[in-house]
Amino acid sequence: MSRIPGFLCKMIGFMLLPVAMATAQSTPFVLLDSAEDMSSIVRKAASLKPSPRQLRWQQLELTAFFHYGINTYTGREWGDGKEDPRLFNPTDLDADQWIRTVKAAGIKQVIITAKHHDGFCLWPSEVTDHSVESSPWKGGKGDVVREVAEACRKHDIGFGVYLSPWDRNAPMYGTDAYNDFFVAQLTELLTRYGKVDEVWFDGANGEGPNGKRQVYDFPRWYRLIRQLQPEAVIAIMGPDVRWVGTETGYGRETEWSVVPANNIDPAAVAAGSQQGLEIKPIGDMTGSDLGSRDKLKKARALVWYPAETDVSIRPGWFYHEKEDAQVKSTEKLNDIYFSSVGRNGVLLLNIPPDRRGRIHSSDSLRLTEWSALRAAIFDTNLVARAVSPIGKGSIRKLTDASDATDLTFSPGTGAIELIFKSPATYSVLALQENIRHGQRIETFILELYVNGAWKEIIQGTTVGYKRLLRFPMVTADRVRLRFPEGRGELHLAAFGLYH
Ligand code: FUL
Repeated sequence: MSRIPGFLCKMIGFMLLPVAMATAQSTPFVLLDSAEDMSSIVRKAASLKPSPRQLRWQQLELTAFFHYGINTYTGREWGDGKEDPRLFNPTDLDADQWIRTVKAAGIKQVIITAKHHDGFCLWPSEVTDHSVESSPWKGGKGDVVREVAEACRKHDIGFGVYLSPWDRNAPMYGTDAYNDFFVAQLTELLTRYGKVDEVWFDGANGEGPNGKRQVYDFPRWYRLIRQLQPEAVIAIMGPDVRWVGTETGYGRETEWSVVPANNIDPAAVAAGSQQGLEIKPIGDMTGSDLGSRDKLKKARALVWYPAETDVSIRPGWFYHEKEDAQVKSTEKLNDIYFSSVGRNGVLLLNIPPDRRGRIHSSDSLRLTEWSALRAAIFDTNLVARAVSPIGKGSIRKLTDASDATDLTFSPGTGAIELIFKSPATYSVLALQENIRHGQRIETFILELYVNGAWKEIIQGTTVGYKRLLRFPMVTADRVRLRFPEGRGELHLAAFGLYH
């Protein structure tokens, strides 16, 4: 079997997934007519809004992955499923330390690899012996998933599970029985540990041309999740959250949460109810432009399908001692932050626990430095100190901590001007749309008034939930933000200028 990189497998997964229907409405979508004109298409795109579970997820901004399991003890990235469970033997596992560490860095939700491709389960599953139960850890009485879930509850942060569809240990993999096995495992995870906020289905499958082929019963899995954990988002091979398309941590400069979905069948929608549609949208989810007018024009339907940007703090997803000196630098993490959260995505940063079962000090020190750097950058919003013809009350709507209070602007003519009593110096622009009204800004420009004329400092395309941009330091006492293009009335929730 050749090792196909994870990102490639996800792409293949996108192409192979069949159209599926189920009961509860999930992905907010709208059908398009082939004869529809651009203004009508744009109106429809602008009318799409996140579902409550998608909105909650987007507001998290920072989430963490814990890749942990048998690979931690074999030094591999992809186990083959033949590993002896007795290799799993953490000497000092402390899930509370994992959660304290990530929470201190501003992370709001975590996802544990309950089962990776090797099939080894971090909880005592009833349907396989290939689990912690067969390991020496805690005499076979331990349950990593429970310890993580309890620590999340104690520290009030979200809890999610990664359950790999590809299972290299399960003997029935490649037959219908595997779907029952998978449903049993999913049921255990969704019923034993309290609230689950995210379920992550990986598209990776490296079986190769001669390997076992499994048709995953995704519709059945989605129904089960909706029934048992209705508030959980289903990510990647699921209907709520899309993979950004790279594992580098860098999202697109133009990142639309509304994208075409070409597997929504109008006849099926007409026969049932639109509320009853539950599918994973299919279309180009990895190209450089997913949601421009040009892309919308060719679509059969549009969906609200926001991007999650996953990356590891180390070269590998699992802990390897030899990578202790290769933890990403504070500057790199900050650059990733600006290029993921700052590009309308949610960052899913992997921090793999070590062989003791703790977050290694190389990683935790870096997390501390990174959050201190973010705190320093975003300490004082200079916009709050400005005066503006629109008045203090209006400015407050853009500088309060709420993403639900907003000011409206018309594309083309819409602009906001600020005047500082004394010149202000800044190098970071932060913008947010109130996405409860949808995502609408298509272009924005920041300008300074110098020597009697407006001069452009920086411009960009999409904003969405959040847009962060850096530029060389400027000092000025008059600044203007304009919105040349947009999809109907724009709802700006935040405007920040930082030093
Ligand atoms: C990939 C997997 O193959 C990697 O091992 C890792 O879990 C990453 C997040 O997704 O597809």
